[in-house]
Amino acid sequence: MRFSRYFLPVLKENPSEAQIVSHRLMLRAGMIKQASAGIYSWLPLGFKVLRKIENIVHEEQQRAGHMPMLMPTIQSADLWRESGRYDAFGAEMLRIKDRHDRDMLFTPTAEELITDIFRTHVGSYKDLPLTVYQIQWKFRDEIRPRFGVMRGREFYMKDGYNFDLNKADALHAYNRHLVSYLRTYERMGLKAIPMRADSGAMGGDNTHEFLVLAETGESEVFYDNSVIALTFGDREIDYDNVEQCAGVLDEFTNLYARTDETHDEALFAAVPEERRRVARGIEVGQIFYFGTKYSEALNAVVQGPDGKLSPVHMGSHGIGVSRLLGAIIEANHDDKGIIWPEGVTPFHCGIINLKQGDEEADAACDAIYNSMTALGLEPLYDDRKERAGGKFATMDLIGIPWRITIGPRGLKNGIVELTSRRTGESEELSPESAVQKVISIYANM
Ligand code: 5CA
Repeated sequence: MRFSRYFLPVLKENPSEAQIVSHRLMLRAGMIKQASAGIYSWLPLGFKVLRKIENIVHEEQQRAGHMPMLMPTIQSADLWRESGRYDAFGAEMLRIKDRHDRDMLFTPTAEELITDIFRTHVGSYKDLPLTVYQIQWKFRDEIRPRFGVMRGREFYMKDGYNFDLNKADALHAYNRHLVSYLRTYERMGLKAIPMRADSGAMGGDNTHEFLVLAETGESEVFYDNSVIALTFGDREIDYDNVEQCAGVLDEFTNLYARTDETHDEALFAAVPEERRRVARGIEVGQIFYFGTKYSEALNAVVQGPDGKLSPVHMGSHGIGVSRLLGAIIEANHDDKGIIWPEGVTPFHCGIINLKQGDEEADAACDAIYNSMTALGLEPLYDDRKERAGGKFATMDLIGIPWRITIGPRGLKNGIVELTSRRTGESEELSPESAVQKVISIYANM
């Protein structure tokens, strides 16, 4: 992309309505614009990152064997009356009437609708296990929408639903989700810690939230500091392997890590004092096993191998896709702006022309731009006739992790400069080696 053609309305001033750094930076970097309280338009740069995050979620869900589908945002109230949640959801549910005066609503989650699909089409254990998911807009009329996309009213969420014959199978689905979520967040450059939590409006007593530590997080968390060192890495996982998934769950959840809703002072006191931590975290996902709560209410039954009918066991699993942008920025920024992890960056590399209009510099920039593009990378070439300082500041603000700087002086010696946004370190390289280095950085993404 050439900067001169891109729609990137960066703000010079700090917007006064933003209380936390991620909200401020998303507004300044021209990623989002508030449409009304807790509802945002996604401008091209923000939309690009949203898509990157969404793609990682899709890839990891499908790697775990879960099937993508899509359900409507506007639903009839009838199913929600059947489950009892039409009243239980209270003022958070946005209620709408259609022209026939029928009660409709904007989906805050989709347990009811998916259970209805299931009961219509599945009747036998032979069709199990089954796990489907969607990435779809949700609406919750939060009493205090704030912090930009972090606590929106309209937000983008991955919601997945598993259907299993019995509790043991459903717990395997739970474990499988925990494992796939660990991979998902790591690919985004995030440390998200699974913590025992409360199940709230979803129900059930088996639930973990995934928390990214940040001072601006809305949840208070208590944990054994040894959880920080646990990483999933590039280990091979067979998602059908019950013992393997259960082993990973044990490894990642047997140290003390809880949100304030389930915190237990006595258990916490058993953690060696030097490892006890009290901090704040951003909830970027949650997994639930709630057994037959919805299948009983909606009469979703399956026939077992013994011919008997029983309500199907279920769980649901959510990732806050739009919230993740805020969480990633909270965890990756400095006083100059955002620092995107390579896995989610909107552009792979910035190209800065120090002397736009200089024949040699323009040609060198074009050559780098074209070879990167041909190799499948997306560079952002700042081809504006602007001061170099302004170009650097903008590239730093919008957080592109690598930058190649090209000017007539370096070109005389056959070199350009490759700079890491995160460390600030620069290397002088030939244009070809600079491109090769950037290619190799992204080779495994
Ligand atoms: N049905 C279940 C699992 S799909 C469910 O809705 N779970 S949830 O309520 O925990 O939401 C899933 C994730 O959506 C949360 O972990 C959080 O990351 C995100 N989320 C929830 N509310 C908001 C909101 N108001 N703004 C942005 N993200 C939100």
